[in-house]
This record gives sequence, structure tokens and C-alpha cells, in this order.
Amino acid sequence: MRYQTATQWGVYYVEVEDGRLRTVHGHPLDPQPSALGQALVDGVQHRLRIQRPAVRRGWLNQRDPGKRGDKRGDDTFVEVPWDEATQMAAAELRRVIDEHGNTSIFGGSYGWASAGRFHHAQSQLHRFINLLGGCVRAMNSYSTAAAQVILPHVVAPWSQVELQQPSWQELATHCQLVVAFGGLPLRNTQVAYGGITEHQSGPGLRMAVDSGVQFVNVSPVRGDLPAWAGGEWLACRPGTDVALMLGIAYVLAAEDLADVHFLRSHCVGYEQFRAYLTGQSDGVAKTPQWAQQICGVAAAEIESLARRMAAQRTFVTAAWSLQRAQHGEQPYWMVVTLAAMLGQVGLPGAGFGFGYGAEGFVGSPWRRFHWANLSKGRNPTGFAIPVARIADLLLNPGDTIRYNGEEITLPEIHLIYWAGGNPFHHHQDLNRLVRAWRKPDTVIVNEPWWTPTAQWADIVFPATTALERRDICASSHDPYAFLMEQALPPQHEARSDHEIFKRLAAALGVEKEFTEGRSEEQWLAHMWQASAAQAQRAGFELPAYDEFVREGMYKIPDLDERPVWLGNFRQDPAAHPLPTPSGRIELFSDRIAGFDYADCPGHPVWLEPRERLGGAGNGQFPLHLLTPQPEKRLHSQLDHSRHSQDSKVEGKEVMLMHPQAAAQRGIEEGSIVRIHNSRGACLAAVRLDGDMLEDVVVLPTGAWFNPAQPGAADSLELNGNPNVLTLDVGTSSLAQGPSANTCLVQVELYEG
Ligand SMILES: Nc1nc2c(c(=O)[nH]1)N[C@H]1C(S)=C(S)[C@@H](COP(=O)(O)OP(=O)(O)OC[C@H]3O[C@@H](n4cnc5c(=O)[nH]c(N)nc54)[C@H](O)[C@@H]3O)O[C@H]1N2
Ligand SMILES: Nc1nc2c(c(=O)[nH]1)N[C@H]1C(S)=C(S)[C@@H](COP(=O)(O)OP(=O)(O)OC[C@H]3O[C@@H](n4cnc5c(=O)[nH]c(N)nc54)[C@H](O)[C@@H]3O)O[C@H]1N2
Ligand SMILES: [Mo]
Repeated sequence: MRYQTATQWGVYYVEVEDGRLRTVHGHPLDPQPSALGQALVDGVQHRLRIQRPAVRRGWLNQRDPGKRGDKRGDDTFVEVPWDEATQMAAAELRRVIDEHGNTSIFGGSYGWASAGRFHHAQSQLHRFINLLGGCVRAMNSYSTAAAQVILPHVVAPWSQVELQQPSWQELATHCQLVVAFGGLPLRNTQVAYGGITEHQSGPGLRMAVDSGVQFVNVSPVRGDLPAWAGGEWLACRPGTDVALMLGIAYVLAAEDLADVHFLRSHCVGYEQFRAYLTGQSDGVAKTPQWAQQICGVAAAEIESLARRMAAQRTFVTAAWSLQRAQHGEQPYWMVVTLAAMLGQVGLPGAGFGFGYGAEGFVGSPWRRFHWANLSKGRNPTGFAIPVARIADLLLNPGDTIRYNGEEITLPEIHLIYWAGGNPFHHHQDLNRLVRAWRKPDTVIVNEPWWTPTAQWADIVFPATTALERRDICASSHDPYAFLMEQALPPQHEARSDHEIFKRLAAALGVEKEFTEGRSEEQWLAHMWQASAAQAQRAGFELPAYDEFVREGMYKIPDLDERPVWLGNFRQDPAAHPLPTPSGRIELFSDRIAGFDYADCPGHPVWLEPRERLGGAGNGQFPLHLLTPQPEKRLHSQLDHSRHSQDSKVEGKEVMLMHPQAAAQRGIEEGSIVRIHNSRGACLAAVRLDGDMLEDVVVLPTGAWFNPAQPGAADSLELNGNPNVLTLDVGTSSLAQGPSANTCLVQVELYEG
């Protein structure tokens, strides 16, 4: 039998015979189906599936809640019947709430889980836990935390930026020069949060190249722009783009290439920024020579790029990775500042935008429509931490952290509930996380597979995958609603997240409130109705739910014309002000200056990170480690599948290394190496690549955390999970985002 399904990386047909998933094909409506779909073939019905509810022995046997975490992650599990596991988890939730209150539960539960709108694990958890009085939640994302906090002060909310910025079509038609900090790695555009039907990034870039748009890839890695795009490569040291951008800005200002009229009519704060640029305010002129010292790009190249940018219709863009680093707010503020100085903001195919090589929806031309979500109710605690501050939360209760003009005092956490994410994939400095993770009394996890997060839990509920239930994939950045058919029965004793919480809700006396009397199928129809009402307000009509199910998909009508983002603002800034305090683009922000943060002052600045090539920490650890997204999987998902495992060497993740850096260390193609710094060490296999900076190494994320001695302070990690090496500090007091890309290491041949 053939069924259609949708994933975070595309839509597919799956063939099922005798209860086994046999083959997966891209759906015909996708012009470039992602090969990631192949991971489903053996990944779903895998021996690593969690078969039955399981409880950790040490948790069961330890009566003192304060000591229950001691062996977490290094223990065995006992399988227990569903009812028993449900009763145990319900009783523990009750106890913790009664003894310590709802702010002692951490339910942030960050993660990508699956693409369905109803079976969205985190929403199900939040809906359930809000009925019990709520929990501590998480704000912003690992993807774009710094961007989400800085950009509303400077230009517009992130949701507006990512959905309204220019499309590939617009760039192909109007733009002449795209300067891409972090390049446009199409590898990442296989994926889009909430699902994707037509992959348009590859064709979009192709269209722009064919129309004669020129590309400059500013990155430590040449491959961040496909070779066929014919672009230029400026090899910038990681974490130093702001210095390079300041060098460009200096040339624009010094050579009268800045659009002073636009800066006066549409921006505030250019004078303060200019005083910093010229050195008037701090005694350091940010000349191209100054920039070269920091970023490694020759001053002459910086000068010529600045002149080209001023002479042409130019689009300035940055990868999301640039803001996933210490002071990650600054490169984004500087991108906006450069575009403002060029004076082309609001012209078609010009200005600025972000993430064209980050996810597949960025730059797509579709009409944006907000489909109805599962209602999560209200979190009565109203309490949230910046998402990447989880280890701080667990380790340092009572501490106060600064965040975007507020102060947050961290409560003491006694229970963690996680559904649909993998913190042992996504968080930085995992050895620190291990210490933090052992502190709470109890960790409850819903997971389909025995991932590291399941292994580091106390009560584990087996969740179904998307192929074992019916759902609807429909995202605000994609034109289709797509039916996700149930292709397989729930495997072993797995249940949907909804069903898991429904049973817990029943045990805790809130089942009626949780389900509102609806079955899963009735919920799908109900959510469809809610979307239909939203569609009506947007001026079009959805088919009836039954008709949608029969057809299997629905495409929303196109808009006649897509407006040029910020076009109105350009034409008349008084009539169409930006949602910033001044209504203009803020190159100096009184609001941010008022926060008085040394690590994020009132205008964009170059700030020394804790670690960088040519800077702090470089003497002891000579190589900069980048940890980009993996080509062969979505984060850690389905890393056990053949599709992902075939890309490894001896089961280890492959790290890119420059031949010269390798030769100096007696390392060859295929060598197994130990990568280490003061935070940890892991093993990886080496692939040599001359097309990157000599002192940069690249180890993609996603290998499952596999410490040789779980829980030991600095155990060697065996699979190549780079997060044992990365730095766990906030981007700054403003956004407190993750700083994964600020990371120096040493590499040596492993002879163990
Ligand atoms: N060093 C470094 N670290 C990074 C990054 C980086 O660039 N560098 N990137 C960061 C970014 S941007 C992100 S978004 C994060 C991603 O981090 P995560 O989103 O946490 O990673 P995933 O591996 O997608 O985790 C999703 C989990 O949900 C499970 N799952 C799938 N379907 C279901 C379901 O239906 N129900 C339940 N209960 N579970 C399900 C999967 O098995 C998987 O374990 O990583 C971050 N970490
Ligand atoms: N196949 C696949 N695609 C994915 C994902 C996945 O897991 N797998 N994850 C998705 C998610 S959740 C997200 S948030 C996006 C992330 O999208 P991004 O954050 O944009 O992606 P990254 O791969 O982390 O980084 C892109 C490139 O930036 C370069 N780079 C890193 N640091 C610097 C720097 O300091 N300066 C410059 N100039 N360049 C730098 C790296 O060489 C890297 O290849 O990707 C999404 N796409
Ligand atoms: Mo992300």
C-alpha cells in the first residue's frame, strides 16, 4: 500500500508491505525532493524504538527525591505497563507541584519533533501542563534567538523579517550583487520548520545566477556557496564578520558613498555610529586595515567590495549561524546598518534579509497564511527563561540573569518534562549540561527512540512517529495543507503524545479539559474549521474537512502581487513608520543604550569574543571549530538510519580539516582524531578539504551523545557530538541566545 506523508524536510509517498515500510519516494509536486526522506526506510521501524514505558532503576529504588538524579544517564531501565507508568508519572507531577509549586517544573521542551500541526509534541505538553497550573517555559529559539531580540529594536519583528523579505524571484529580477555572510549552503534548505512541499531554494538560486546576479560568499568555508553559482569567496575568520562589515562601512563613509539623505530621512543614530566608525568616540578608526587584522580579509578586498556594493543594486544577507555566537546580535545589526548606508532599503531586490541558505521556505514567493494551532491555553506561572539558559537554570537557582531590559531570577527546578526535543543534541557544553541535568528529582520524556535524552530520563513514554497517526502538515510559509496519512499501526506499545497526556490528564482529574471531549480525528476536523474561519477573514475559502481528506492536499490561492518589503516605508516613512520606538531604522537605539549593557551597547560595535582565531584563547587552542547543520539528517533525528550512518567512518561523524593543518599533526584522510578543549573531548573521522581557512575545522551537529563514561566530569565522547566542546554562554545580556559557533579547539591523532 502507498501512503502520503509529510516531514520537516518534504513530502513523500511511502510503500508499506506486510506491515513493513519498504520504500520512500519524493512526492511529484516537489521539484527537488530531499534525499533525507530515505532515512525513514529503516529509521522508523528500528530496533532502537522504545517498545514499552520504562522507568530507571535508580529512580525507582531511591526514596530521597534529592538523590534520585545521581546515576541518571548511567543506569538501566525496567519496563512497566502503561497504567503503572502513567500513575507513577502523575503521582510525581502531583507531589512536585504540591511540595514546590509549578515554577519547579521545567517544561520548555524545545525541539523540532515532527511536522504535524495537531501531534505537535511541545504543544500537547503545554496544553496538558497548563491545566495543572503551568510550568517554567522557554523563550525564543536556538535557531535565531539573537535575531529575534535585536531586530525588533532596530527595524521590525523577526516574524515580519523572515516572511516578508525579498523572494528569489525578486532578487533574480532586480538585484545585481548579493553579499552573503555565511554563504548560501543549500544543504540546509532541505529543511523547513513545520514542513515544506515544494523545495524552491535550489531553483531560486539557479534563477538568480542565470539572470546575472553576482554573489560574494563571505565565509571561512568556500563550499557555503555552490560552485555552480560562480561567486567570489572572501575567507573571513569565524566570528569576525562585524569587523569586516565595519571596514566596509568605513570605506562607504570615507569615500562619500553612504546615502546621507536616506540616513537622515529613514534612520536615527547615524551620527553616533559614525563617531564610533571614525574613531572619534573610542580612538580607533575602523579602517579596512584595522578590519584586516581581525578578520583576515585583505584591506584592498574590503575596499573594492565596498565600492562595488555602493555602485550596484545590492542585497546584504547573513546566515543564521552568525548570530549563533557570542555577541551574535552585532552582525545582524551591522547588516541592517550596511544596507541603510547603501540607501537601497525598500527598493526591489535590495536592502537586507537573512537565512536564504538556512531553511527551504526563506525566499519563497508564497502568500503567508496562519493556519490554526492547537490551543495551549495560558501558562498560569507566566514564567519563561531564554531557551539556551537551561543549564544556568538547573545549576544556579536564585541567580538573576539579565535579558532584554528585564531581570529574571531563576527558580529551583525539581522536575523536567520533555517531549519532542533532544537537549543532548541541541545544548552547548554537554558536560556542563550533564551536571545540571542530574540535579532535578525527576525527568520525564516522551520519545519514539532510545535517544540520549530518553537514556538520560527517569520515566520514558514511547511515542508514535508521524507515520503511525493521522495529521495535517500546514505551515505559515508554505502554500499547501497536506494530509499526513497513517501508514503503520503504532509500533510496539507506542502511543501518540496526545494519548500520553490524555492518560496523564485522566489520572490527574483534568481529562475533560484536556480533550474537550474530542477524539484525535475530531480535533483534526476542529482545527480545520478554525483555519477555515481564518481563511475567510483572509478572503478565501477552504474546502470542507472531508473533502480535504479525500483530496489529500489543498493549495491556498496565490496573491496577485507580492509587495516589496519596506517599500511603503521607503516611499513615505511618516505615513508607514516601522514598529521601532522612532518609527525609523535605529542605528543607535536609545532603548538598548538605556539597558546599559557592556556586551550590547547602543549602536553596533565590534566586541572581542571569549574565543577566536587571532584573539583570546588562541594560544592554547589553535583551531576554530564550526558546528553547522548536518547534510544527512535533521539535527539528531534518525541518526541511527542507514542514510545518516553511511556518511560516517567507523560510526564516527566526519570532521572537515585543511590538509595543511592535518599534515602538521600527522593526520590523514580517514584518520580518527580526538578534538578537545577545556570543556570536553570527542572523537571524529577526518576528511581533508583545502577549500577552507587553514585554522578552521568543521564538525556538523547531530551525532548522538555517547560518553565513554556517562556522568564522568570530562568523559571522552565517542560518536563526534561537537556540543561537548562548544561554549555555553549567552550571546549577550540582550538576547541570551546560544553561542555555539564561538569555539576554539585542538585536534590530535587518536591512538586509543
Ligand atoms: N553546536 C551547535 N548546536 C546546535 C546548533 C548549532 O548550529 N551548533 N543548532 C541549534 C539549533 S538551530 C536547533 S533548532 C537545535 C535542534 O535541536 P532539537 O530540535 O532538540 O533536535 P532534534 O534532533 O530535531 O530533536 C527532536 C527530537 O524529537 C523526537 N521526535 C520526533 N517526532 C516526535 C514525536 O512525534 N513525539 C515526540 N515526543 N518526539 C518526537 C526525535 O526523535 C528527536 O529526538 O539544535 C541546536 N544546537
Ligand atoms: N540538512 C539540514 N538542514 C537544516 C537543519 C538540519 O539539521 N539539517 N537544521 C535547520 C535549522 S533548525 C536551522 S536553525 C538552520 C540553520 O541555518 P544556519 O544557522 O544558517 O546554518 P549553519 O549550517 O549553522 O551555518 C551556515 C554556514 O555558516 C558558516 N559560518 C559559521 N560561522 C560563521 C561565521 O562566524 N562567519 C561566517 N561568515 N560564516 C560562518 C558555516 O560555514 C556554515 O556552513 O538550518 C536548518 N536546515
Ligand atoms: Mo534551528
